[in-house]
Amino acid sequence: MNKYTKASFRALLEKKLINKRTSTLEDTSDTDLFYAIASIVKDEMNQANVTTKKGNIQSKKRQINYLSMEFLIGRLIESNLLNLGLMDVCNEVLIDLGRNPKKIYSEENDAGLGNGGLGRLAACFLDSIASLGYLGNGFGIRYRYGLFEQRIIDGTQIELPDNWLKEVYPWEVRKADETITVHFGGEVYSETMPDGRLKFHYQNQETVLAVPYDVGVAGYDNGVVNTLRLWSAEVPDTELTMHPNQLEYMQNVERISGFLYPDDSTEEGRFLRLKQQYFLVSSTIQTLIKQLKEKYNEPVTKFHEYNCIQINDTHPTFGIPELMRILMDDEGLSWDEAWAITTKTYAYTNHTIMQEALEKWPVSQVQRVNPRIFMIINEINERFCRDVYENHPQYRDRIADLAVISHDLVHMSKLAIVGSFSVNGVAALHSEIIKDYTFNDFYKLTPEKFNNKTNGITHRRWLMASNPKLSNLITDAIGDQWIKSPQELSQLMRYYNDDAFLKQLQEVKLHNKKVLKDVIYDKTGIEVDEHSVFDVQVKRLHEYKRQLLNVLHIIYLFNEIKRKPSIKVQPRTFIFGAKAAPGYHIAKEIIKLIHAVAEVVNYDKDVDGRIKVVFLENYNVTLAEYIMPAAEISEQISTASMEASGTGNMKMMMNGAITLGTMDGANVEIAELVGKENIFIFGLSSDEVIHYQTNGGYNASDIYHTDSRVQTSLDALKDGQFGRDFAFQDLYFNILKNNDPYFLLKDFNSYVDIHLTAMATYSDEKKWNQMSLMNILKSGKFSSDRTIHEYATDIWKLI
Ligand code: 26Q
Repeated sequence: MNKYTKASFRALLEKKLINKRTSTLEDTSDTDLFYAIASIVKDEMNQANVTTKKGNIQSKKRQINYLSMEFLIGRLIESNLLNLGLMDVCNEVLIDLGRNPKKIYSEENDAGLGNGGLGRLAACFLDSIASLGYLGNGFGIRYRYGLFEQRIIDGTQIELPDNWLKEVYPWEVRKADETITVHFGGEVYSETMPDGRLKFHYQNQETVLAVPYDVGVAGYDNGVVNTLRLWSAEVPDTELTMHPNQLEYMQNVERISGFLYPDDSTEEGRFLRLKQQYFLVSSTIQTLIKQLKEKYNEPVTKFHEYNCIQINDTHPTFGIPELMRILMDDEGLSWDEAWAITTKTYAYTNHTIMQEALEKWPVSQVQRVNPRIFMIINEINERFCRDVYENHPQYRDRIADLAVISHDLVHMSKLAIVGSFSVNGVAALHSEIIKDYTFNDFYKLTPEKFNNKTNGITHRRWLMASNPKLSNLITDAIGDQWIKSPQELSQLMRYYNDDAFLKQLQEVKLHNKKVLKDVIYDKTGIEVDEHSVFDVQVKRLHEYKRQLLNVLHIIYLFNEIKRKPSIKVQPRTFIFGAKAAPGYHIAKEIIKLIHAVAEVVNYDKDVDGRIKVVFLENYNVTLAEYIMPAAEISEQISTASMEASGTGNMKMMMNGAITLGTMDGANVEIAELVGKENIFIFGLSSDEVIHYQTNGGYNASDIYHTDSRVQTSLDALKDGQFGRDFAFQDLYFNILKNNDPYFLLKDFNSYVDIHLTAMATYSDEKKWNQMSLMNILKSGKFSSDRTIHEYATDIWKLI
């Protein structure tokens, strides 16, 4: 597919350097080179994007519109080069020039437009949609500032603004001519028309421009370039001149796409976040309607024939009433006509079962965002409740729980379920929990809506681009079919007893560990042993993810060594990476604790370097690309039932790490695939956790008082073993006073034991390499290509 020779690529680069950067090959900077290469790549993408769009309109096929408040796309230079087939030629030219390709690519800022799993999932999905040649585009917000940049000062997390746009963002095209107007607030009044219908008028609304910035999404080796459209809020000129307080007005408007909110389930819903949500859906739906009429020349009554809208969690749920509003108020359809179209358009993905994380917004705030939208939600609720009452009398006593609006709150998940034809969870276990518990009432009412789509990750970024050594080893062994059909990784089974191959696998891991070792040294000054086990827990900091359990185990190990310094322990490096939401006190205390423990353990004479604890600050997509290939133990230790899926578990598995985890989320499916012998499972099952929860929990203080291992480790938090006296008493009391809602103490012993098993296994090199191979060769299922194929056939009906 690559149309360039080294010479022609070099010539083009030379030209770009002059034209775009007023620079020349001989004396150019890394920055200039990066922008010149990006410009070549973007030209290619723009060309293919035009062809793709033309083809789409002619094909008259249904398209999927993926709506998400987050797209955590990270850097694009390498994945674009890879997908366009330009990676090799570009690397070779740079090396010929005496430059280091990695260093040049690292000039690009991460686009951190997401919090974590949900946002990264959206990015992997776009890659797969394009790579499978489906017609589909993403819609999100072009936040001026992405998720905060994390700095650690004296063990404390400090949040800095993520000014990712401070230089030019090379991948976007501003499309001012496709600007949309979005209206907020004001008052609604209605007028009865001669035919008896109500016509709605609005006054005193705030008018905001939504200006699209398009980012190309290249498919792998197929000439497809889809679009990720990111909306930016701007002030209309006309409004600006009318406003006495121009500056303040402008700032208020531009604030709408100002920054990404951190995922903070404990914080009160903020009004601006709600405005962002409406801003995304209103601009997107208006565009889709326009596209249908102007590009496809079709009436709005065919909206659902041409469009499917997948909403990434409940954040874009206002899209449901917004489509209703446009179809009725602007297009003159009746309620029933509009409702039929809307409910054939929307599909909703749920990513959490934790009650406190399910979105609920005060009625008054929804009214303030847009009063007409609230009227429609209200009507949806009334009609839905009436329908249950009249047509499902056996559920009459459940209506209070089913209602979309109750206790003066709009329940976004209920609105999403009522307005969608599909509701899916993100791993098999999670989808069952949704049906049996979280949304059981809705499941009984409409079982046909509920389905599972186990998450996936793009193997192009998470294996090919980030772990080229492993990719090449695989291709040398089984050919390159796995690249387009990742399930073909199973062919590696042929090498299960091949000592030479297993050795090579081990060497690749060692190489990747050395690369990470250097990164760790550069970032922290800590020197780690590449021959120690790299034990990794990288993910957002949340109590349910139980980073604290990991730390308590490290404390336990440390105390064992202190008790008997000659004890034999497998050398280990515990690697953490995690951002805590700025207002999440306990999460920030856990970060402090990790640092305090590291400070003691890393320099202890008795430990003598056998255990190291490393916290890598500012965990993001780029850092993950160094960590995943080097991981040996993948810590996936959430309280069973609480992690919807997890996707870091898949990334590490695909790179040959062994999962050490609970039977939660997609770990269950990993265990099923690789077999119990190739994974380290511990702890309560989700049934047991749910059983305890529904019966008031277990008795945490009993365990604390009777189990000395538990007590000693926990006491370390309050007795000043790590730093100042009483330094971590908040963590200590948080467990005991709340009766350990995340079951840390209950699972502690089984966690300690599974680590012992894992380390005993590690000493058998061949066995470990075989386990690692088994994980790689079974990981094809977790390519997002498989996930997207399932969405496309079962939900979106694209083929
Ligand atoms: C909501 C309202 C106000 C402010 C922020 C939010 C908000 C933002 C982001 C709430 C939640 C999120 C992100 C959730 C998330 O990432 N969930 C993860 O999704 C992954 C992909 O499905 C799963 O693998 C993880 O298990 C799940 O935790």
